[in-house]
Amino acid sequence: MEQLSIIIPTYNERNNIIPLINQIETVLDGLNFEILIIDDNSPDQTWDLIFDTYSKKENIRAFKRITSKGLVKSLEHGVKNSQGEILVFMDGDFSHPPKTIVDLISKLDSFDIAIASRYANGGVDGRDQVKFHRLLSKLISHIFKYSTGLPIRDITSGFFAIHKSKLKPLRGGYGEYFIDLISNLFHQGAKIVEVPYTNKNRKYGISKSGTNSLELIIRGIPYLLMIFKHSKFVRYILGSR
Ligand SMILES: Nc1nc2c(ncn2[C@@H]2O[C@H](COP(=O)(O)OP(=O)(O)OP(=O)(O)O)[C@@H](O)[C@H]2O)c(=O)[nH]1
Ligand SMILES: [Mg+2]
Repeated sequence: MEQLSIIIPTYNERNNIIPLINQIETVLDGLNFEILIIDDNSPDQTWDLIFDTYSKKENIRAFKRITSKGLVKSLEHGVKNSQGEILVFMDGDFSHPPKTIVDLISKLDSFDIAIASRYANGGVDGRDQVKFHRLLSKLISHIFKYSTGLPIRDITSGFFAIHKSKLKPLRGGYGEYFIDLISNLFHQGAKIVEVPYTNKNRKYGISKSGTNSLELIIRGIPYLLMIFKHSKFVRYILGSR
């Protein structure tokens, strides 16, 4: 099997990250993989914990970023430093169960990208502590589907596997990059599959997407703008239908 690079952006995930890495190591036992933790100089020093704990393991690396912080810049940093032909993107808070990585990569023999999906048949959004967040995620995915006409049910997942050769530059500041990526890949004929999974509440720490309704609504605005950019209407106006 080709080498896997698991890219995990972190900001204040000190209490989650070691148990998460342990579980990833267990489910990927026997495979050729590396784990890249991309940390934006977290005040809780998540990066330092990785440096200390895994100093002797070459396949588990932490990157401490000081300048031009942000989720998408961190993901790009992970891609640039990755050695694998297959990339897996996931959160560092335990909301993405490591066992789903195996389901995702098993699809890459026949597909270019496999998205872990809460809204595919058999998938569940099990985050019962953040009901409004859950509602917004679903709403954005519905708006995406009806505005773009693309048959993707979970566009805010943030958990996916892709052949590195198929990846495009990531554009956006936060999770809206995925709307841009999937829309571009779809129109270029990439083979995309959704794999059902159950999303969990984050184990420790607080959400960076927002901790109250107002923050979450503000966070959602770039998602809506990105959907509009890729909508059937704009594509029609621009003649790219
Ligand atoms: N490096 C880096 N990581 C980030 C940044 N913002 C968020 N993250 C990480 O990106 C992942 C997703 O952020 P979360 O806070 O879990 O957002 P969410 O999944 O919408 O919210 P939860 O309901 O709390 O799970 C987590 O691993 C965060 O630590 C950032 O600016 N830089
Ligand atoms: Mg999360």
